[in-house]
Amino acid sequence: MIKKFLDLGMQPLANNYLRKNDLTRKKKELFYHLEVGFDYKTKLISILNRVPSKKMFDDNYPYRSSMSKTMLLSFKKLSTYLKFNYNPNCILEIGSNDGSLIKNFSKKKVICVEPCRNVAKITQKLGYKTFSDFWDINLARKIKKMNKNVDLIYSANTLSHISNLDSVFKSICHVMTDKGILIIEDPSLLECLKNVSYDQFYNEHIYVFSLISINEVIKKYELEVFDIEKLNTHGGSLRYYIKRISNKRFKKTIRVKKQLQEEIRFKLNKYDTFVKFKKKVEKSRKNLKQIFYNIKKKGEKIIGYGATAKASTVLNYCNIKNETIDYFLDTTPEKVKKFMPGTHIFIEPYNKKNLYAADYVFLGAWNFKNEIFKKEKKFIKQGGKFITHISKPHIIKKYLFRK
Ligand code: JHZ
Ligand code: SAH
Repeated sequence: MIKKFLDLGMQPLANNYLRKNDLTRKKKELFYHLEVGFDYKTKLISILNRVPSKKMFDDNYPYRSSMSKTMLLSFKKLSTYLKFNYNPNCILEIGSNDGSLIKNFSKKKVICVEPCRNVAKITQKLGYKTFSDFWDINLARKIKKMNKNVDLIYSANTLSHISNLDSVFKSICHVMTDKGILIIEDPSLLECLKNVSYDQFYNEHIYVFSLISINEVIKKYELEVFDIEKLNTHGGSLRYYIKRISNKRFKKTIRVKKQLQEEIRFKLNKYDTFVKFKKKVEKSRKNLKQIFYNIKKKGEKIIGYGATAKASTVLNYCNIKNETIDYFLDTTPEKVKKFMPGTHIFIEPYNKKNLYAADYVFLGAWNFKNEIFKKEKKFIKQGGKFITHISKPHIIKKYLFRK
């Protein structure tokens, strides 16, 4: 049984950036009701009203992993680790996007799966075998016939985007060799709760996983987590190392036990925890609106930094629109000169002039704040101020300039 605990209102598709003529067109922007629930059986947290995959991941998909140095570095580090520790024969990446991970591997060793044709073209052009399809059993069968002995399957920020987890894991088990390993990486529910980052819930993020729920889901397929890594990426993610129960080559590490203990201590397996979270979310909305109101009352200018799916979720939930935020800055060519979904805030290309025109900058890409602060050291020194809602709405006073 799934029980609702959070209502984030009517929301547009978070990655549906609009062109000027979309704003005046009769065909209305698509909105869905964003509600989040807790499954008593599996302890999975999921959104309740799901948008069909084809509507979200089409041939105009704008997200590019390579827009952040943090992600490129994280993928590079992982590839070095994987080469050294597992020396894979054939790697299959599900949700390969623009190839930010696989470009660290030899073309002969890689199979990419990326349904959005505009994005899949990027890795195809680089010479990597890329299937522009959604991950399912038909594709798994096709790949199996290639006789490539897929001994490493990697999927970051993608499995949480697929509603039918039964199909996901059955298809994985179909192609993965007996001694193969599966590595998945997604935002951590524990960090999401600690950060009150309710913006991890939106149409694409059907699930926000915990180790508890992953364990529950995969045991049916005779799979188990044998190692886990905590990552700082995307506001705190978990990287799960998974193998078949029958594969005795890898021992379960102490990290798995520790993570489980921490999640249980935090009561991620209890509905009431999420009711408390909901109250924090409502308070967060009230306080963020107040901050914006106070700044606007003084006649100062606010812009956004990083036109993220998360920012779209926050601003639509808080009803903060283009009267409050003049524009967003973003480096992604596919997003600039378009409008944020729902709030219709314009997205300007990132440049110093557009940045320095602001008194306050709302951190849409709060998950990359260290990278952004380092880049904008001068702006901060000259008095530029950032606003964030993580973990509580506030104007940032202390900046960390990490190397
Ligand atoms: P970022 C998307 O979420 C959607 P979003 C998706 N559902 C998901 O799970 C994650 O990605 C992986 C810009 N930027 O990664 C680039 C700058 O302009 O937080 C991006 O548009 N300057 C698949 O959208 C955005 O911010 C910079 O210096 O919430 C970051 O988007 C940096 C660092 C980023 O994902
Ligand atoms: N792995 C990258 C990209 C994450 S974006 C990273 O971590 O940065 C999520 C990607 O998953 C998108 O490129 C999207 O097109 C893809 N995707 C969404 N649904 C999918 C499905 N059912 N099967 C395979 N890929 C999917």
